[in-house]
Amino acid sequence: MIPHELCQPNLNFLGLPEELANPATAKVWILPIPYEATTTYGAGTRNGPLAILMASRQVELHDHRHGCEPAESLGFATLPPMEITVSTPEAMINRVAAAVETVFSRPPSPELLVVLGGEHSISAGVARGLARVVETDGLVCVQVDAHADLRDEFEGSPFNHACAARRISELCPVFQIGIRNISKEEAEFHSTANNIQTFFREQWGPSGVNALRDFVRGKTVYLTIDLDGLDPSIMPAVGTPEPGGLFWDELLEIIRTIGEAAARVPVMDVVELAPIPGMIAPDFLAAKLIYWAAADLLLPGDGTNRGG
Ligand SMILES: [Mn+2]
Repeated sequence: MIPHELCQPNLNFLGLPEELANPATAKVWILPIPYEATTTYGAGTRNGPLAILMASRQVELHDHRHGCEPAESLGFATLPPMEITVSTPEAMINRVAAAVETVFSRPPSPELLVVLGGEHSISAGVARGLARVVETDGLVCVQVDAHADLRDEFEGSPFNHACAARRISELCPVFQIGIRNISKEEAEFHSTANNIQTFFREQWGPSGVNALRDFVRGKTVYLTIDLDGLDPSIMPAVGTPEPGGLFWDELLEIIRTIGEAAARVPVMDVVELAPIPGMIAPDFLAAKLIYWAAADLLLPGDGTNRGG
């Protein structure tokens, strides 16, 4: 069920005035998808999009790294939350794919579409829709996640959240960062897959950043961020927390690297936020992450903070 509050027309990302939140002119569009059906452990991802929108109103619009208010030059339009179908996971994935396809099929289109999950299974739909509207030759996916998500099928569905990266890898090469949970079946598949590059958490460092830069250089990048890729000390509000995750600065470096080297990043998703009542820090982290990521992906670098 879509939370009632999301129906308020003025509940847009960052709480911007109308002229900065108009899809006709905004370079960033926010698409909430409060979908939760195949989550296996902690529940609550259906509440993720609303929590991010609420928390975003506390984000400082001035970004000292860029020396400006990115919201003013970019504009952020918040679309109505996608209607959810729970008939089958595949029906929902198809609905997501159709929405992404529509966004980029006719003007106005955003420079960056930010999809708010909801559970990670929606990413298979995002990739499917994107593959219909961009040259798949130049399309790659960067996945930040604790889990490899390479299962061919889980709990009876190939569109379970545990299969997200496997489905994406059928459409384009995938670069995985922060992984620290992979099953035997996934590891076996991984050893035979030639279009999936994985940096386990303990392997991530400067050489990984260089490999990432090479991977995205000149490409059209789909960035999927499962928030459980972050360390549970800063991101406890996820359905399946895994110890030993990435930290804030590391994630920002990943995003900056993509922003510098990629040809463009038409879509980013931020998924799996399962808000904990009374704990606002994770919701705020997700909201600020989206704002700063949009700035780093779309604004030109200033040569100091965005150097090599
Ligand atoms: Mn995950």
